Amino acid sequence: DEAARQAAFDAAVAADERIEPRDWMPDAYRASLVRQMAQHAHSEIIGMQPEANWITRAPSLRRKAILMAKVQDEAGHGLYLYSAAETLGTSREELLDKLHAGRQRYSSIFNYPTLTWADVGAIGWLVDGAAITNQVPLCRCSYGPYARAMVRICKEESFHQRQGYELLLALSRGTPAQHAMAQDAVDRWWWPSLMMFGPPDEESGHSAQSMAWKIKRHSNDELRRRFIEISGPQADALGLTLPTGEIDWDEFKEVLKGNGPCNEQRIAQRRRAHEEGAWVRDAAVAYAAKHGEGKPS
Ligand code: FAQ
Repeated sequence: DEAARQAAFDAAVAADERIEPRDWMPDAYRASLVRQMAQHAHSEIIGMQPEANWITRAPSLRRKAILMAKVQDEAGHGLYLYSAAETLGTSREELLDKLHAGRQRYSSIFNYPTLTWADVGAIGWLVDGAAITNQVPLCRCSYGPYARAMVRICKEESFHQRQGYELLLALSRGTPAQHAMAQDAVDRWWWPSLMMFGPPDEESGHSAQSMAWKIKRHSNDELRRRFIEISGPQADALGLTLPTGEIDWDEFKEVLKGNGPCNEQRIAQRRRAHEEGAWVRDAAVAYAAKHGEGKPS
């Protein structure tokens, strides 16, 4: 019965065992995972836009090849995460419809513009750096498919982070104008990167329950502090300085409400890409029907 199933679930979580798709789980656990995993998947694919903005203007063939590979990796991360979310009984189509209708979120960070080439470096260093700090503990998340997706994603994100660091180092050691461009990018991306960790603990409505379920292993503020600590020495090594002061939480709230600098542009581009890709989905369905879905070819 329900009480026995709940007890088995609680015992599995307490023993640090993984919950798998066929296991019984509380409805609220399932719903919260869908919320977080969908938001994560949407962030990966919307997150392709700011950097893709620079692919045609990369300063060398080498930089262009690296950037294209990174943006493709992000599409791949989105796909792992949508697949992991599908194990909870929701479809990718349904999740995308909710994103396009504004009923599910994506990370606040991707609502800021990429104004210069140095922004590509700052995104790799700071945005991927923040993403890794947040995601390494998610490799131990209680839900098996999410935890396993995170292992692979973290390996690729580490490479992305090094890429951004190396790009910024080249600019920082370059001409005075290049150094200034690197510093300006860091000044603009620092605060939004800190906001990626979510609201302060006292305003984080989901944290207590998510930590009890071992979806989250650390609070938003704990991970934010960890990221600030590791970033200091890295900035020194880069010859750049991190801004000092306080996080502007009003700005965060505005971005979540849809009033960030690029919210409208990002969601409009996402919807357009989806519509323009309709023929690919139709072709895939027609191909599957012709060859018999699931049967060996
Ligand atoms: N942006 O109660 P909490 C990447 C919402 S990395 C937008 O603290 P929770 C890699 C939250 O949903 C980025 N919304 O929530 C990459 C909730 O909304 P609700 C993706 C935010 O879940 C790099 C409300 O505020 N990574 O894409 C944000 O316990 C470069 C209250 O918040 C992940 O998604 C935000 N920053 O903790 C790609 C990581 N923060 O339900 C391309 C997985 C909070 O009240 C290029 N997610 N909200 O309407 C998590 O770890 C958690 O969901 C947190 C939020 C920590 C983000």
